[in-house]
Amino acid sequence: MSVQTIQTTPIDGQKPGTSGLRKKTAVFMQPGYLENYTQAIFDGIGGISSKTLVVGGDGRYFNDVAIGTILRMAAANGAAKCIVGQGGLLSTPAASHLIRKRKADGGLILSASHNPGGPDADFGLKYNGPNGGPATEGVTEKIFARTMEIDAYHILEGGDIDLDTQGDSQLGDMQIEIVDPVADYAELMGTLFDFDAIAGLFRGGFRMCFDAMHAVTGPYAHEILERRLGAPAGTVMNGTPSPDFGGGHPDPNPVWAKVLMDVMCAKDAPDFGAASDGDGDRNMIVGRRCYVSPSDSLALLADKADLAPGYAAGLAGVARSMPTSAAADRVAEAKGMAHFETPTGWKFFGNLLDADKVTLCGEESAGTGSNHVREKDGLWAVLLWLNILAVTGKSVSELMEAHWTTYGRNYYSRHDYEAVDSPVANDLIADLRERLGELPGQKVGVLTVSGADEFAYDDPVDGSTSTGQGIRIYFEGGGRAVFRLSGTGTDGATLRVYLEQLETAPDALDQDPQDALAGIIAAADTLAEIKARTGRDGPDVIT
Ligand code: VG1
Ligand code: CO
Repeated sequence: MSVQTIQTTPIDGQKPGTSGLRKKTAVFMQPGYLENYTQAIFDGIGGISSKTLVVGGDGRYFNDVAIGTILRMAAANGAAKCIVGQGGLLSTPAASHLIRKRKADGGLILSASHNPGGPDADFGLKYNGPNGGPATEGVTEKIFARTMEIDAYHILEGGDIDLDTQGDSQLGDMQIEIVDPVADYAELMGTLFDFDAIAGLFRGGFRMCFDAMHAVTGPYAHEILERRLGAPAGTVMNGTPSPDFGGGHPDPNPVWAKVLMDVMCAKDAPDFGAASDGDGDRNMIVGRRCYVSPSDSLALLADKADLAPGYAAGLAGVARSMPTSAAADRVAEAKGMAHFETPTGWKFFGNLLDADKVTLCGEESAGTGSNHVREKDGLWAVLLWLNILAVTGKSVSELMEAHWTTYGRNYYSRHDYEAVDSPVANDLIADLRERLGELPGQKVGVLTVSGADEFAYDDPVDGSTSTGQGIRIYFEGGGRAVFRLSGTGTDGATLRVYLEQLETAPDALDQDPQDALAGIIAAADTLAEIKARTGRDGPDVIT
């Protein structure tokens, strides 16, 4: 075995986005590409000499090969130890937990999350810090700066790596510990939730369908839902991780989890349905013929989390990303709880959680989580819902109806325009930005603009500022449209348009969101000239 130092030069475009670096798999597989970025991470965090790292991924194509390379590079860069999920698997929340539990110095998570996997699809790599959370903006900037001046990487040649057998081994001077990816995480869930109450629900005939979407949550869901909580075998569908996610798109929303939606809308639908994404950090919640929007789910969980043992003392506060609806704010205000609005991406919640300013966080993109880890957590959200269902004895639709009656309903939808020509998308945003000052008072169809700005965030903990985080247009009567470009796509640009309208009239709480939002949808198109500029008839994905 010998340490090789390979001379290299910077590779264009290794700029981390909302959640690490995400590219086509073929791009990641180019000679030296993964190596350059991995070395830039190691250098960007100040070297890894004598450090302990957690390593694992969502099992997509190239996961195992990439882990081999990363372990060889970690050994060559002087790491003391790598803790790796068996088979190279770790869900994002399980990795976050392992970093924290083992007091590791950080971790590398291999995932492109909800993006499809396979040789012709997507791959990704993200670094999480010692608190278990995504690299902060500051660390991300250091990693990116390093990608632009990198001149060499270090890698160990020779020696065997066996990812499939639990236990300790050596790679050069570095120790490798292969661990059960599920055990620690399952134990943590048992400390937060009333497993006896949930098991009682299943014993009483409560039926559930969990769609793991052929992704990493399968083994976690089988263990926790079926083995520990006694849900009947077959409760978990698509529960074996596959390198291309069964050819699917592991994004838990009504469009990509249509099979589950069909199950939940059938005549003999189960009581409860849920799904998770590629790396296990997102969740979709659906009752019998009742889809719960992620923004509403966050609000309901904020209202009722104290029914679960882990949150019985109440919540310090709740945070949501800016495009997420204000439904959670309404709960926080009613309960006298602190609430925060952050830019898109889980990295912005870390400081608030570390400082105990909030207990619960969520995003409209189906991410919900708490201070138990520093990532969003798909199964955690499902278990909290189950705990609430068990304690209240109510159905999902009964809970949501009662919630809207109490707090009003923030009708909500996100419209995505995918693979838009990048210059067209950039110009659309830039031109809208230029016109922001002229918008207030302007009439658009039946609506009048009451305000417009571009979101910037001042972190209340570390004082850093993040600008350019989305354009917001407010309408008289409590409506809002938000425009931003995705930082996780790999084809051109994805324009995300977030639409919201608050409704409090008791007889208007039962509409189809697309109908309730029709005026805002039309106004958003007029103001941003979406159809005219993109040439599209409508969005590619509506959630
Ligand atoms: C999307 C979501 C964002 C989420 C991010 C990572 O980002 O909108 O809310 O935090 O994905 O989630 P963007 O920049 O494409 O809008 V995951 O499950 O990919 O780690
Ligand atoms: Co994810």
